[in-house]
Amino acid sequence: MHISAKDLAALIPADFTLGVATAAFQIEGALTEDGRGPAGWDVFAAKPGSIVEDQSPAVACDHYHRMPQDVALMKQLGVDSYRFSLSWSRIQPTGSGPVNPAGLAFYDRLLDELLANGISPMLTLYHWDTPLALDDAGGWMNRDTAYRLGEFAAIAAEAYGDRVARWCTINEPATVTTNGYTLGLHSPGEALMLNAFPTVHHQLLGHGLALQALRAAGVPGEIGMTNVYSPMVPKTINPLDKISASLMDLAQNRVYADPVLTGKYPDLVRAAKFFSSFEHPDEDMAIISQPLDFYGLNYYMPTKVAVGPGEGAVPASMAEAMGSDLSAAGSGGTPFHVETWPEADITSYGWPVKPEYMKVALKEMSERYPNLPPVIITEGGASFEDIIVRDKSTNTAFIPDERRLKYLSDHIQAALEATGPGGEAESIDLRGYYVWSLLDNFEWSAGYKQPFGLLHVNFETLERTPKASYFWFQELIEERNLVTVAETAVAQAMEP
Ligand code: PNW
Repeated sequence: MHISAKDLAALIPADFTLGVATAAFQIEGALTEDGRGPAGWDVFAAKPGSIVEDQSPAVACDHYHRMPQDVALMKQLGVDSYRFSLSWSRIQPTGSGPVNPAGLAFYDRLLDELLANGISPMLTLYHWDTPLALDDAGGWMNRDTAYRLGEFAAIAAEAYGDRVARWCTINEPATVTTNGYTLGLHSPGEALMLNAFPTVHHQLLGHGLALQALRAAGVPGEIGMTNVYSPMVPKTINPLDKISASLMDLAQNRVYADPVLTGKYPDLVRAAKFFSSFEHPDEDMAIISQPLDFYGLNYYMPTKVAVGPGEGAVPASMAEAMGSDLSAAGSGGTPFHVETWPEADITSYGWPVKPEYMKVALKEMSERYPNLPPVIITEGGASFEDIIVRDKSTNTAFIPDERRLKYLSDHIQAALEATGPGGEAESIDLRGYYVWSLLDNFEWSAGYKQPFGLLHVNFETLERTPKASYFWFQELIEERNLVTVAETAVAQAMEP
């Protein structure tokens, strides 16, 4: 069971944003239309074996052609805000130089449509779809890509600055480095292991340069960036499990969050060989750690870590370089591995559903970073295979996605309780929660096999069908609106 929408609504503070999120490459399709240049992901996805069943992102949700309908579905849902990303190569086909007016115009129409429907736009500049020309020049291994992102931010500021309420410079640099450059599971498909460290630094620098460009342009919206955060939980009290978990924490969480929030890489990272052999100006750290208006956190799940060889995100050589006394697992492997929670609900991706760790994540963040700016959960959600129930007499479809609905309800509740009065992360000023995702979409290497949407998408007809979770979120927003109306009325009545 989960808390009722009415009781959950009562926990929501004033001015808390309830939103939905997507990313350009996962929903738009229309990859060769109106002058869009290729992205690295176009080429990666076309290589046999990269994507489950070699599924293609060419059409995806066809959002490029169905944008007004999708905004209408958000309007019906009642959300305060929509988080979307720009396709960089739609606007700058080669990632540098002249802009493509037809590409710019698409997001003009989107922003106008959102505002006409009372939905506040949150714009992510970079959500993984690097222009191919930049990837060909080394992608995030090349420091120049960071400067190109800064330039792209200036273009976006000039074109859209008057209408964007919230800016997110980059989304989850951890996933780009781990999947794209360390393991080769995402574009550009590099398996550089420890040699991928420059991609961490260059993405963070790109964030800093983008932030600088937005500030220089004087955009009125709030500016932040988004990191994914997964609490790392040792399987047992065995010290080797604990060391394993803290190494994962360094490599997946802290190496991305510390520089942004404290201006410094963690000491253990700075002591590693791969760090000292990577030359970069000290001044970068000031650019990376400029003050943010909000910190975006994507929370999906905790990670249970145990000692013993496995395939994972942290190569054995990295563990060694960080001074760990774990015995190495051999090249390409790790000296430790991720385990699952047998007692937890498991999503179709194999991810454990552990809402109590949302509280742990927020508590750890508040303890680590005492000067944390306001936090927005910029993504959270779950993939489950949906069952479509058809009512034969009316020919209407119903999708009873109770598990997704419970995931969302439990996680929003945990986040509100942790940051509410007496909560374990009370010092965090939590400003919103964005559901991943508005609609089922192209889940990167998993293709269309991992549906996260509140809306079901039939990828043959492209028809959208609201799931039970859509109606639940709608009800939550309605209940929240009633609370807001009542509070305003009370406040007015109390005025002298
Ligand atoms: C995010 N983890 O990726 C991305 O921002 C989205 O584009 C993606 O569709 C969504 O989550 C669902 O996968 C993640 O290991 C990658 O905890 C990794 C993790 C979480 C989210």
